[in-house]
Amino acid sequence: METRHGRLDFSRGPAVMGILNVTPDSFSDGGAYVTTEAAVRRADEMIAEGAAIIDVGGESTRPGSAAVPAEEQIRRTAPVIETIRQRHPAMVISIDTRCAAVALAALEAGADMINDVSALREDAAMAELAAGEGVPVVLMHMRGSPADMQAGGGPFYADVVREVLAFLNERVEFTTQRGVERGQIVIDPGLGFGKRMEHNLTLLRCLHRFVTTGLPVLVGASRKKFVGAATGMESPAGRLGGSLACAAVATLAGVSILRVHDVRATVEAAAMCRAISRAP
Ligand code: HH2
Repeated sequence: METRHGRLDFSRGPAVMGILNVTPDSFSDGGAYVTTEAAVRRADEMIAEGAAIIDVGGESTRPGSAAVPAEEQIRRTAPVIETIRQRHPAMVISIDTRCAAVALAALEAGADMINDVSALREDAAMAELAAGEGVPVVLMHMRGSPADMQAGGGPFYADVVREVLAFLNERVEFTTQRGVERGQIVIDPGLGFGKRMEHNLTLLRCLHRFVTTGLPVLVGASRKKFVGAATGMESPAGRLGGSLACAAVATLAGVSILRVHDVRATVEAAAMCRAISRAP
């Protein structure tokens, strides 16, 4: 996949996307990278550890979170993107936002792709922006909104894989009809977004069904609550082992992008999976 500043090659295993939350309240690293200096230092670190993409976000989408106004998201993310771009001319940078004004400011600051957890549903201007700018977009499945998606423990699905796939197919159709090329679209089952424990696990077990769409698949399991529930780890930072198991399962299923907090360990886990899968 070509981007403005760099090329993503998924043929040699998944690209690792390092999470950079420039937010005071993200569930795992909230408050750690709120200044531009701290955020850029963290980006440098993740790039040195083997990240192929840096995903910059100025709004937490954890369950129960409220939307952050566009101006505040821009204030948080644009200077960080601009500085990362100056320091790393060929790095692929994505902007994690549901808001077209934030995406546009990010692209102007040097970002390459749009990661929209609403799959272009929330801001009518987003599809037009992606098409006009010709940049890759990540379309993620979510049931409900961050504010209410886990209310009552999460929603019900009769067949979670089929329903998530049907949703993503519909969003791909919508996006291509608005002028975005199919080759610029990444799909994501949206682990933790309006799903119960068993739904997240079933989606992970059935990732091959997303891979067979032929579109690159992104998976974001890193340190999420269901990983803590499966491994008995209450603190997000203690969920490395569980997160690496998810990364391994995703790699073996043929996923193209792993969105993670722990870059070095994930790069190593993916390399190990690839070595195993190429064994005679
Ligand atoms: N998960 C989060 C945020 N953005 N984007 C995609 N495409 N896929 C994901 O699974 C995904 C995402 C939530 O994780 P995080 O950014 O670590 O936390 P917060 O939303 O609290 O900032």
